[in-house]
Amino acid sequence: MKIFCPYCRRRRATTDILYRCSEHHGCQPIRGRFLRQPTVCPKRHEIEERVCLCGRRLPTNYCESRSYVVAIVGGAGSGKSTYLTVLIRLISKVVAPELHAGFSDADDDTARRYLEMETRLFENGIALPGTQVETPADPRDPLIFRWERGTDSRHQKLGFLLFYDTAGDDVADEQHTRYIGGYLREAAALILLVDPEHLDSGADLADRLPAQARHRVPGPRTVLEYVTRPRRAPGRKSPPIAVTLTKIDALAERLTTQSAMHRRRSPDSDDRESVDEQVRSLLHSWNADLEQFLSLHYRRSGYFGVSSLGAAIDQGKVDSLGVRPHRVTDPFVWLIGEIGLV
Ligand SMILES: Nc1nc2c(ncn2[C@@H]2O[C@H](COP(=O)(O)OP(=O)(O)O)[C@@H](O)[C@H]2O)c(=O)[nH]1
Ligand SMILES: [Mg+2]
Ligand SMILES: [Zn+2]
Ligand SMILES: [Zn+2]
Repeated sequence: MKIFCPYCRRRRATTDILYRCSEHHGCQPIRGRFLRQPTVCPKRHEIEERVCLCGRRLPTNYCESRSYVVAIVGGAGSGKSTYLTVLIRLISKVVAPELHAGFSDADDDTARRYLEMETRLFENGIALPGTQVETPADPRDPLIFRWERGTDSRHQKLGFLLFYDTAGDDVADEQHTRYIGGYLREAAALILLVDPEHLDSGADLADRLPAQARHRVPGPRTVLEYVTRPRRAPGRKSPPIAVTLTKIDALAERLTTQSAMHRRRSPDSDDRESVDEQVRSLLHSWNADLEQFLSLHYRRSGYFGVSSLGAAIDQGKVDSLGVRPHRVTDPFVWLIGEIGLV
């Protein structure tokens, strides 16, 4: 059996995982396959932590469970970090309770980083800072959450959701794509965020810019090509992809009042289909058709429209009415259905 290490982004055989005591004051970690339970370290502390060969401690139960990388991609400024911050809050407050699932952070770093993002946006009403492009010298870990289904322990299903937020620029830069390829190859689900502003009335902006400026505002088609490029592990199915228009609050005037996208979320499939249809035709009207590309490379795709904030940011501040998310969880709910987490 193999696991995907969320930190070094490599697949490791579970027999290569190291075990150590929780005190780890100089005790040597032990290779999993030599371990006979129960065991204590030379200093007589119980051996309970699992450590990847890269040296990072893996979350509790990580090696016994499946992990699902949810990669959030899109051009810089398309709204990825904001979306992720709002989405995680809504998963924990709405989606998980509705599905009787447990959702909680899986490591201290996730807890700390997420709290910082959440406090900034929801409590202090300050827009999130631009995401730094990741480099090998300054790697960025995904946010890792536990997803637990079923209260009866016999039927309990535990999985780990690894949310990976890209900087945006890195997606269209070949060197960076190679680096973040470790996640893209593993992605169980993809959320492609498309900012309607990047599509203004005509062609994909990226196609109209000189080559050297292109990477700055990659259009959805360019982003899609880059994220599709890293070769998937053999035998792995293509991940479901949710093509998601962001900031639809800013689109209000361009949509008819009956637009399904304006309605509150409703769980029926008619609703799903009308939003799908509408987003597809909007993309078509902006010459940003992705359908042909998607049908060639992805078996399952869905179209969505969301607004993370419900209104524009004004001078770096959230609107005085606060964050008012609209349809933010639709893509996620569809994706977890597709990957069998519900
Ligand atoms: N009107 C509106 N603007 C948004 C929304 N979400 C994000 N933005 C704006 O888009 C900017 C970029 O968002 P960010 O999440 O940093 O994008 P990223 O670079 O893709 O991570 C933010 O500063 C906001 O001004 C939204 O739901 N509505
Ligand atoms: Mg960002
Ligand atoms: Zn590792
Ligand atoms: Zn010890």
